[in-house]
Amino acid sequence: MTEPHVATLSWTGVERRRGRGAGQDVEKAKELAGILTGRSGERHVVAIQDFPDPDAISSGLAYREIARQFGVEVDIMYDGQISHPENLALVNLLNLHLIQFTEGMQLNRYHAAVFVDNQGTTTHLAPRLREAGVATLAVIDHHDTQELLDPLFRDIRPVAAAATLFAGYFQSGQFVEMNAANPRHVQMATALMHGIHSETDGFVYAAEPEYRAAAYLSHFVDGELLERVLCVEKSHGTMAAIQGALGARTLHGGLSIAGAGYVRWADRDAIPQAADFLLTEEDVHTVVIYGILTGEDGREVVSGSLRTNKATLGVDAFLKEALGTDVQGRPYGGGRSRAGGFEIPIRFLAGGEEDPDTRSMKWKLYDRQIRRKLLEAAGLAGDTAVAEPSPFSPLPTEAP
Ligand SMILES: [Mn+2]
Repeated sequence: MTEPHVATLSWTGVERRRGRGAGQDVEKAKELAGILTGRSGERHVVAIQDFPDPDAISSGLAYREIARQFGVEVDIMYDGQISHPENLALVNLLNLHLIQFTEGMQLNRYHAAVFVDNQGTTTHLAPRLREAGVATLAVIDHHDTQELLDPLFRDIRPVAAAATLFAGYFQSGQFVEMNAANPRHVQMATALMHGIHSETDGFVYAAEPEYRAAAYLSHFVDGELLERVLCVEKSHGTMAAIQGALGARTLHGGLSIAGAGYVRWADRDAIPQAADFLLTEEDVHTVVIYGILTGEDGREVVSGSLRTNKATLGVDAFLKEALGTDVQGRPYGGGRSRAGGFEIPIRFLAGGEEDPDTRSMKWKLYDRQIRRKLLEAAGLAGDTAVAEPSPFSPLPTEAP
């Protein structure tokens, strides 16, 4: 098979494969402890991404536990939805208390904001907190560095999960030791293990820091609970989206592109799940799936996921180059090693679901435009195979 021409993609090194020393954990944990000292009585908000995943949720829990030792109260907040069944199971089974932002909430009650598993670019809370005058205390993340925030404490390292960093803090000896007899610690350790597990596709993409973190966490994890969180069934909506994506996919060398058509807002996580599934096809190394998410309130957005098993593919740079930015200069997409996503608001063209023609034209337009941009950025601009969004259409053949 032919490899796609990837001349315009950036290829980052494989430095994250190499174990980064526990020395950095100690150093960073000391620095964090220094910054939290003397803040007793404060209340911090942990801002996690709009569609929180296990890595973000567990990192939020870990920050709350650390801050507690300094007399700081912490709320974990998101401005979106928890929709992936596995994430809902995590929240429900662990009985976690997360706050969903709603219009009118007083954010200025917080003394400081902390961003975990993101750097403000994937949460609508970043501009809200800025507007409310809440200073950014810390950013703890493992994605490519973004320049949006200016925190007092910054720990951005290219490990596989933010949970890896937090497990490292606990292991560093700078904070209270985890204790298997403490239900809060068991809950947090289980969540962190789940975070690492899900960020590394079940440890397939884990490296030394993740194994070190997991070995430590294993002493405190509730195995039965972890199993229940992991064994969640796929919804009908997810199966339908996978079916749609399968039928609509086109192959361009190792790149598989699929438009899933219209997807209900509640099933939005079907898109990344379908991407994970399509990545299992032989000779495919990169998958991009997108669909139009439709909410009951009439809002519409094109949402997409990229998955790749090419460690060297610069996902963040690729999506930013392919899709560009909105009028405010905010990129439509971004990512980390092996995974990324994008979201394009439909705004004026939203609605019209009562007219099947409008619906179909709108989908075709977005499908064609996104496909064109992706192929262009991948250096495959001549590859114009367009799939019909029908699960029954035959698989289009590869362009020569
Ligand atoms: Mn993460």
